[in-house]
Amino acid sequence: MQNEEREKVILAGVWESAAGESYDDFLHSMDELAELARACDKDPAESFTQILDRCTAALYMGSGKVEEIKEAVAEHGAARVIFNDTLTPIQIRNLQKELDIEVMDRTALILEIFRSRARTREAKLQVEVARLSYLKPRLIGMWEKQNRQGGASGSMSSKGEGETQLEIDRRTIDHRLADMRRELKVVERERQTQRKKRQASGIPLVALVGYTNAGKSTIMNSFVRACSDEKKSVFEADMLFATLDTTVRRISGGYGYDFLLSDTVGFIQKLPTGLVEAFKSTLEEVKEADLILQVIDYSDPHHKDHMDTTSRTIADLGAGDVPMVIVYNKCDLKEDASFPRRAPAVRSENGRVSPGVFISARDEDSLELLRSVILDEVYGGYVEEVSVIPYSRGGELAALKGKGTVLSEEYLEDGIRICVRRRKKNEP
Ligand SMILES: Nc1nc2c(ncn2[C@@H]2O[C@H](COP(=O)(O)OP(=O)(O)OP(=O)(O)O)[C@@H](O)[C@H]2O)c(=O)[nH]1
Ligand SMILES: [Mg+2]
Repeated sequence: MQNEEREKVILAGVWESAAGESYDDFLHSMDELAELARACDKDPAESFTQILDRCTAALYMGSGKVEEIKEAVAEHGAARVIFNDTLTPIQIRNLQKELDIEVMDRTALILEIFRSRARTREAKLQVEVARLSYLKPRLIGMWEKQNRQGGASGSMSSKGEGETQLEIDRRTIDHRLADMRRELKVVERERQTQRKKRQASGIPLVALVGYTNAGKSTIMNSFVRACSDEKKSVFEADMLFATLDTTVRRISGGYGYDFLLSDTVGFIQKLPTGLVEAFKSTLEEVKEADLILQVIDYSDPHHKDHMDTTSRTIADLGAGDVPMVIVYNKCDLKEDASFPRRAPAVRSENGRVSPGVFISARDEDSLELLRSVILDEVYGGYVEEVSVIPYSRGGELAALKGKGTVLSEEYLEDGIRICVRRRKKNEP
């Protein structure tokens, strides 16, 4: 979309000096807010920041600053103001009144991006559950606005038409939430069935995980192009939250050493808790992975913060013990980085030691290195087993095949000689 067609917006954020976040991190989160706005087809015209001990309960910012924002809105002809933190229903109501324009917060912005990107039924349901849960406590502000415009009192204690309608709206939301949660349960069960099938197949699962825009989908596509029969690529783009749906592809590691690679939604700091909650069933698959590839945009000056956010989210999802490889990606954009090569291993707080690699997703040798590190990690725990099964015991043969990857089958006089590679941890 051209800039002229994009809706102009004003950004605003408070650095709470008493909250423990560094000023540099705050500025970074403001830059990120601008990126999020662009990812949502909006054009940030001006950005306002303020340093306060704590955000104000009534207006989030000081009233003088809100006045300045109001002038900027008029000057730029902005359609809305977007705030960097999740606003309370009272703040939304007051700001809307003061600015006389629609206000939005970081959470609503991320929800809007997710809503426009969701493709599968599951992702759509997950986003809608998060959106309605966010909306429900905030309906009061919307109704008051309508009441004001319609000349009604707008007081919370009045038993006006607005309040009755508000109650109806809240009940409607509750019903829809219940319906969607029920439908999601069904989808989750299907997902579990697929997961069980995949586990039974004995092919290890490798999950791409990391901050949004780190290059997860690009790595997936490079692997698919180079080493897969399934040539279907996934969407990759220089924007936040390009991917929302999970995709799994079978990658050939050579000599029967195949693995499944999954690509999913990325993380961001201050990811709305409602969204983490809603996407839990998708993200929880990470727990089932045999290996996590934590992808990092090494060329981003804030990559250490991104790593912290990602590691925290992985731990929150209960996947803190899954073996991990740290993938320092986009080394081609860093002048002083030599790649591909191995990186020093990182020890996490829980004692897990993760090897690392410096790579570029656009470089063939990098892909080769990454593939060999993956195979070392996932097939270190595998054994190869040769058995001869008499022709009369066909059932045993089928069971054996179901346990892992068949490397060879030979028809002998007294039966079939079969070599299967299977997981050690499946051993009785
Ligand atoms: N120069 C360079 N660009 C890269 C590299 N890897 C990815 N990119 C670019 O970075 C941007 C983001 O890549 P994606 O693969 O979509 O990132 P992602 O991690 O899947 O992001 P989300 O789906 O938003 O979470 C795209 O424009 C890619 O072309 C790399 O190694 N080098
Ligand atoms: Mg992606």
